[in-house]
Amino acid sequence: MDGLHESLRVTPPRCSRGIWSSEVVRKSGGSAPRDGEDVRPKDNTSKKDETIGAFQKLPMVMPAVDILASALRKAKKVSPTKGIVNIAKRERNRGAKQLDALMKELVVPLRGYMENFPKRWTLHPYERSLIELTFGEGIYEEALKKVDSLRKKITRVGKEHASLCAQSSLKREAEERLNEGMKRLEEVFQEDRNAIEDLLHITKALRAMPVVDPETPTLSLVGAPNVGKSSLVRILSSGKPEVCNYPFTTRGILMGHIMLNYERFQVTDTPGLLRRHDDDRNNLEKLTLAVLTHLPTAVLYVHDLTGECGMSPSDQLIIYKEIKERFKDHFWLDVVSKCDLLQNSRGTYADNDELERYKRFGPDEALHVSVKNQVGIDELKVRVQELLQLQMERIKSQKCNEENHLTASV
Ligand SMILES: Nc1nc2c(ncn2[C@@H]2O[C@H](COP(=O)(O)OP(=O)(O)O)[C@@H](O)[C@H]2O)c(=O)[nH]1
Ligand SMILES: [Mg+2]
Repeated sequence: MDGLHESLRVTPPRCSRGIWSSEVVRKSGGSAPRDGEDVRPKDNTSKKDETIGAFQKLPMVMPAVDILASALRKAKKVSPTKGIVNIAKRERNRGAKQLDALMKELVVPLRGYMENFPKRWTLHPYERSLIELTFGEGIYEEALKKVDSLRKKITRVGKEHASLCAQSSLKREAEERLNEGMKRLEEVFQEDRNAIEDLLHITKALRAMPVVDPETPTLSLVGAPNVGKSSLVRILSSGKPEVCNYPFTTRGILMGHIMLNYERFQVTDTPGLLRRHDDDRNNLEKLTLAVLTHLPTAVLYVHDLTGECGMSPSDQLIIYKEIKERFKDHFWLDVVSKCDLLQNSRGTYADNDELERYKRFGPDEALHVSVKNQVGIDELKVRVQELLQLQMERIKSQKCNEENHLTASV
């Protein structure tokens, strides 16, 4: 099995609905386009890549075996042009028409995929990230390229054989050339049918991806693993949160909703971040960074100072400072979790040493909460509501600016 096929054997996600999807965070600049890759036009001013939802609009890909069976069935039904009296002429006319029909029936769906699968540059950056996290870099484009090569090959072989058949001088010769042509087209299609199967796998995985709605204000819980993010999502959600699965992980992500004054907000956990360089991060961590990079989400950063989560406070402080600096434009709230396990964390102890202060109190202004004994939860809910209201106003004003911008440019 080659790399492409291995990359495509993904486990379909268990849940197909949710909120948001994801992307590999890449440094700007990117890599040079590969041979045959679609290159974004230089003067492109389209706003296409500002919207999310392309995965749900992907064309349905028919399994290769069905495309072939249907094409053969339709081609065999094609009859010669009426009025040809000469038997040899009629037979070569029938043969050429059937081969042409078979070629077209095989090629039409493939052309449809080429036209209707979005080019990478038209996708929202978050969706581009999801594609890379799910299949690996360049695999999506590669799969489309292979389908296009198959389309070209079928067209060439089909035309060759139809023309050969049309040149037959005897009835038997025309029949033989028809059979040969049919066989050859079938062979060519079968040889490269993996291209279609790969595209089918890609479509299934992308269609099943949790759906992101960037216009619904969202609160993302961020922090190291086991600090209590999911527990807080459960307590903040109005109903039971939904488990969303991404094809590149078996661990679900919790997605809940908060209803406030008839407005609907989203609250979700994110995969835990570890202390390491971006290049060493796994797909789960990359998903968290993609969310923060590309989605307009407010952040509830969770700190566990109890030692329970398995990561020392000093490591948590290092990651926290990095993430805070990187995503400082997000609305933000810091929470110290599991305070039922902390002693005197609310004390008046002051220390000039940043780490010592962090170990006792967390970041300045952090809210101390416990899911276990409900300490701080009411205040947390109020603060979360304020954050989401701010987030909603920001989304509305950005939308308004975009609309004004569009009106002005018409
Ligand atoms: N004592 C205590 N344990 C908690 C609290 N919140 C979460 N935990 C526990 O911490 C562990 C990790 O919690 P979880 O919400 O799964 O963390 P996540 O990995 O950040 O989502 C679980 O065993 C929880 O029961 C809390 O307020 N107090
Ligand atoms: Mg969790």
